[in-house]
Amino acid sequence: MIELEDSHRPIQAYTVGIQADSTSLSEANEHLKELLRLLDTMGAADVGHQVAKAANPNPKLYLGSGKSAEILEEAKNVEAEILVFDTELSPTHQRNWEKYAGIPVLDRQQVIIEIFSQRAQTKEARLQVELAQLEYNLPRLTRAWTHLSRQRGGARGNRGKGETQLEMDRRMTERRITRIKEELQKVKKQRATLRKGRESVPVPTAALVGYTNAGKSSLLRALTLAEVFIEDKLFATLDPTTRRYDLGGGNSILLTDTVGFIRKLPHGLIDAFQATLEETLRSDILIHLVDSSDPEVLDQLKITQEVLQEIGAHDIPRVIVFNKIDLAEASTLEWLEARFPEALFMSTLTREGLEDLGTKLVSFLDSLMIKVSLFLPPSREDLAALCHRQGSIQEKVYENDGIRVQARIPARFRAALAEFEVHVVEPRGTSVV
Ligand SMILES: Nc1nc2c(ncn2[C@@H]2O[C@H](COP(=O)(O)OP(=O)(O)OP(=O)(O)O)[C@@H](O)[C@H]2O)c(=O)[nH]1
Ligand SMILES: [Mg+2]
Repeated sequence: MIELEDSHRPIQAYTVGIQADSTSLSEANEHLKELLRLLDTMGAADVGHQVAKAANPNPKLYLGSGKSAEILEEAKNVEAEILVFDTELSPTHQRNWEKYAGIPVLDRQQVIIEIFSQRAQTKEARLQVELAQLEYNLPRLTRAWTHLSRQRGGARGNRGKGETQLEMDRRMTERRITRIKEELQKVKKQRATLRKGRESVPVPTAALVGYTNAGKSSLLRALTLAEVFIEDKLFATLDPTTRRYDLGGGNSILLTDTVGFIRKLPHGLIDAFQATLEETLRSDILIHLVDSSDPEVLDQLKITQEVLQEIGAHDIPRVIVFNKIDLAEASTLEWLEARFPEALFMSTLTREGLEDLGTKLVSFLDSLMIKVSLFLPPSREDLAALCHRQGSIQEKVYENDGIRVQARIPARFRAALAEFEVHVVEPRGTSVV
């Protein structure tokens, strides 16, 4: 934890962007800009930054000695209290830098984990973040600072600790990791039970996914008037929120707003995402929102797709929606339209293009409909009403011992109606009884 509460001003950070061999200077600058926004979210002030080239990471300080000395001098000049690198530092690089600079040294991963730990609210999210934090710390127990604080030397670190102490720390960390994993298993079971209860009344669901700050929460609010937290900060949303969206004509869908993704997500957090998004990942459709006005639009699209792949959501049907068209360049939009002919374009701010999403969702839900022929016992008139509400009834005949119904219903209802099904007329057209 970065102990910022006791201070009256934000902790002062000097930040180093990294231009690797495969990155252009403008990309490195964009990534640095993003990291500075993350630092702002974390509660740190930017007192200086620069981009450094790193063709081959130097074994000692990641950067060459000349560049490292220059960074240290600048950081000292501006009285930086922490140094932040826009890359994944190995435990050795981090330790060496902390010794060299005499102040805590963070990498992008740690910054992201910090933000999550400050913002996690549910018990499960807190456990997940603690797990990610411990796993990050485990190979770094010999760091000068595991806890950051404004008073130098006052930090509860491991400087000068002997081998035995380190061994004890390691064992304690490992034990806590095991405990948390057990607790998470329990929470997961409880949730599965809750879900079962809910799924007995099936309603189609859509999840809003995308890079952080794409406008997911804004879209949820625009569509459902939900009172969700919207902020021009990264990771404004951490816990999923679900609202019903009325599509008209008796159709509705549950929309879930989710946590945003970002480049170089710490691995421990990807697991955390998976757990938190588990229910979301059972959605019928994903609405992948992309900020069309961001210079890194394609990169953000790709990163989201990669994370979705990693958490096992790649085979869920997906609609790509380019948001913030009010801010984007006309030429960018033209280019995106040509490249993604299936995508939708909108602005949650001006509401332009918003209704296209509704239309798309209606036609998607339509594609999930099947025609069934049911024979319901007289006492289950409620099921006929359900078919009417969620689909359409073509024919309803009262017979002596029951109600014969021909209806179009969402495919997901089949399980609930299976025992009354005579046969599915479409799309399979085969008798199932
Ligand atoms: N100009 C413009 N701004 C928008 C639009 N949609 C969202 N924004 C702004 O973009 C910022 C981020 O919006 P959010 O809805 O919080 O984004 P998010 O995807 O939920 O972000 P995280 O929860 O951080 O992942 C806010 O300042 C919004 O007001 C849009 O269509 N046009
Ligand atoms: Mg949000």
